[in-house]
Amino acid sequence: MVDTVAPVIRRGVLVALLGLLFATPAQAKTTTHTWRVGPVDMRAYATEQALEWTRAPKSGGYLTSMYARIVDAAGQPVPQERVMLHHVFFINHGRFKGDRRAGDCSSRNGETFYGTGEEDQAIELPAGYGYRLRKNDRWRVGWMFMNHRHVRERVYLQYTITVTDEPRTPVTPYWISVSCADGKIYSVPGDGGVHELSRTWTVPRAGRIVAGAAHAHGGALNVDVADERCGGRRLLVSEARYGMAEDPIYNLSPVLHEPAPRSMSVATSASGWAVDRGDRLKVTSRYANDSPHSAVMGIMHLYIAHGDGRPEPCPPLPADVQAHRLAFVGAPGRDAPPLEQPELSALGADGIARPVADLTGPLAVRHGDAAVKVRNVAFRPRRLSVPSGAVVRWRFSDPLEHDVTLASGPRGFASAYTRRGTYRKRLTVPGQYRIFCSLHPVTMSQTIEVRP
Ligand SMILES: [Cu+2]
Repeated sequence: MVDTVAPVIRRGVLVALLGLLFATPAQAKTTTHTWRVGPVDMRAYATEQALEWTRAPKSGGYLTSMYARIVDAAGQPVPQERVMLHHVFFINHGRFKGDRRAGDCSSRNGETFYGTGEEDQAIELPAGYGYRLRKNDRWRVGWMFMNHRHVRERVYLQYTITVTDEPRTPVTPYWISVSCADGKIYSVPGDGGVHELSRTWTVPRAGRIVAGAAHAHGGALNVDVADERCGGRRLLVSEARYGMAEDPIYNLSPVLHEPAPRSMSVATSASGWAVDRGDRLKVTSRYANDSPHSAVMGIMHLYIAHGDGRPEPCPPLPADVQAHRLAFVGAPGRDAPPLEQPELSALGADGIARPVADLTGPLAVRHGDAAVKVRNVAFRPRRLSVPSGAVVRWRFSDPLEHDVTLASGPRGFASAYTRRGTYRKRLTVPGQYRIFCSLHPVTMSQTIEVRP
């Protein structure tokens, strides 16, 4: 389905160009590359994802900026209300075994160095800094796209990088997730106020943070980094911004996915936030908690320049901090997330999905715990009634990955994507729980009535 774009002819041209380059006297050079992954053929309402090898610069040097978006065959950006870039991340597999290691929740090999999603971020490191590339670095890209409509789409992931061979102060990227659960997801229950989830991360080497930006989902307010050594003062923050009511992303029917922020700010400082090895930084993800937000994320991407750490225990905060955003529909937008809960829907004979108030089929009434089968792209039973306090167990056995995600209801929850195993949830708050599989939103839905 998906091919990595690296045609032999282009590679030949590149080799020829490099030959010319080496034939001329050495001089500092900055190059911009724009490459594509795809095409990806998106069926109606489909979610597609992959983790695949992709093109990386053949030369060494320093990466100074990067941006990825979805485009069509003509290179035109595809708006989110058609096909949404749910997330993308690039992993560098270094030349030397074990020299690049994701230091966050897991210790898998490979260093994630750029990522974004609906929040549409470009990274441009402050002047003088760069992400070091080696000649034989190999990159993988992980992406997830969602088609919001009943029409097929053919799209590409396009990424643009700037690489320089000028000397730069090297930076190491770190991805810090507030949740180390499977898939790095967690759920905001929807029981009022502001929901916070934090994780403390130990800085692996001394230097200065020169850029930070967060990945977050619908309902997010901000993700920040606080300094535990200095009374928990805030170092930097990535703030969510949403579009206005007329934004097409809030006028889709059915709503298959809670829209994420249109923008999460990127904080940069050329002088940087000094940190020592062993420092404890607290990353906190904040969500509006008036309504549930299921399967959210809070991941801070920090770029730390190598060098001396703190000149004193609590140095003054840098004076040259900037918050960057790309232009977005309805900018400057609003801080408060709009209430946009996913809707259960059904596919009509015309292939168009429409929201449904109630599901059809018999109601399975249980007087205690209940079991649900997740197979053949369906939940069985589809309609379930349990007493408050009952544990519901969803047993997965299908060749396709699925999940259990609360679309709307009294309390948010969600499972990770899986093909096998069991997900269990105790339902203690009475009311109607409207549930779907976020990977198959128009075909897999369920309602559970929790009796008082
Ligand atoms: Cu599914």
